Formats: sequence, structure tokens, C-alpha cells
Amino acid sequence: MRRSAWLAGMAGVVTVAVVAACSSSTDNGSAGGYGGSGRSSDAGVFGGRDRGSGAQDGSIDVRVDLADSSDARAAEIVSCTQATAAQVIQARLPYFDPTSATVPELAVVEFKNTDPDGNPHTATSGEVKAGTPTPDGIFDTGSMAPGASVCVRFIRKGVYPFYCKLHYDSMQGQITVE
Ligand SMILES: [Cu+2]
Repeated sequence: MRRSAWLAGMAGVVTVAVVAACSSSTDNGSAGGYGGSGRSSDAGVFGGRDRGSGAQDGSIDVRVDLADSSDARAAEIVSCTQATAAQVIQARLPYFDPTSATVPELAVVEFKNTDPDGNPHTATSGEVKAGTPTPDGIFDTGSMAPGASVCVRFIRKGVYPFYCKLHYDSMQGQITVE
């Protein structure tokens, strides 16, 4: 857990370190940035940025290594017309519906504005802490007009809280990827 906390604070620096490691080092292999035993469910919150910290405990997580080769991010926006959503989350006042969902790894979640009163909404990853929305940068649908959808593919296991930037007092939700 100590490592996770450090990564949270150093996320920006770690990203730079990965670039340096990839371009200049051959002994820091693709699995080197990960220790399987040190990860916890909240590690996913930090998305693709928890990389490059070195093989501190010597363990290699092959599953994560596979993710390494395809996509380092924890989630990505995908075309709704080319993906089959495992879960639809409706965005409308006063709440997302459903407010929480559990999907398997690589599943696509469709965020759809079904607001009958014409309000735009977003689904923005992060938490609302003490009334202050704090985006974590993993995904953001941007403003969706009524009828619009944005699809997000979840690449890594973890818990992904989100909120609507415009109505975050009531519109908060959570995706669990397992
Ligand atoms: Cu909203």
C-alpha cells in the first residue's frame, strides 16, 4: 500500500520515467514495472500511469504484462457503433441509473444521456471529495447531449468511480472491473 500511495503522488513523474526507461534501457524488460503482489483494487484508479517503478519485489505478473503489450491505459473511449456494451448507464437527473455496475475486464460500458429534460451530462472518472469533484484522468465522456452515448472500454481490473461534472452533488457512480 505504501507503494500505491507513492505512485499516486508521483504519477506525473512516473510517466516521464517510463519514456526514459523504454528508450534507454534493455535490462528493464516489459514486465519490470510491475509487482503482482503489490497491487490492490485501488491501484487501477491510477490507470496507465502506475508504471516504470522498477521490479521492486521481483515478481512478474504475466496478466499485466499482456496488458502492457496491448494498451497501458486503464480505460479508453471506443466507438459505440463498433462495440457491444456489457452495461448501459443512463445519465439523467438526479442520478445515474444504475449508479454502480460490475463488468469483466475489457468490457465496454455505454454512458447514455437519457435525460428527459434536455440536460447535458458527463461521466468523468474520479471522486467527489468533500463536495469537490476530483478527476483522475482515466476517462471522461465530455458533455453528452440528450440522446448521445459515449462508450468506455475498461482494460484493467479495479474500481472506477465517476461523476457528472455538471451535477456532481447527486450524480456519482462506480464501475467495478473484475
Ligand atoms: Cu449531469
